[in-house]
Amino acid sequence: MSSKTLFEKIIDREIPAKFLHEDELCVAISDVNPQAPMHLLVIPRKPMPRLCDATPEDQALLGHLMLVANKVAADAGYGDAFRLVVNNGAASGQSVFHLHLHVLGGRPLKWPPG
Ligand code: DGP
Repeated sequence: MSSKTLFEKIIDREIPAKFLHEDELCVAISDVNPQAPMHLLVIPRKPMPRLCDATPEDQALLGHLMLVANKVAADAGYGDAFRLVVNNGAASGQSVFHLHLHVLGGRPLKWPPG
């Protein structure tokens, strides 16, 4: 049985997804269950389960993910109005244990979030 996460399978093209961005460190795809008109996922190739598992070695990678979020939001036409969400742990709503940034936009987003 494969121990790969769903997102590793997507990165390895074992599960189909349209890559909106791809580089040596990460990919970006559309969320299969969008919560806003734009709902993208920026996913590092490195299989880190949760943000809290990051170490100082991951500093550049984490910054890169945010810059890619900027780019894919701009490409989608929401470059000045989007929200990044990282669910960290099951209690916060994380369901896929491979770090990913949600990039949401295209509708009013309430604060505080639910
Ligand atoms: P989280 O709950 O933060 O772990 O977010 C996981 C997201 O992954 C959730 O919004 C739905 C999305 N997702 C789950 N399965 C698939 C899939 O097969 N393809 C794509 N594109 N997204 C998926």
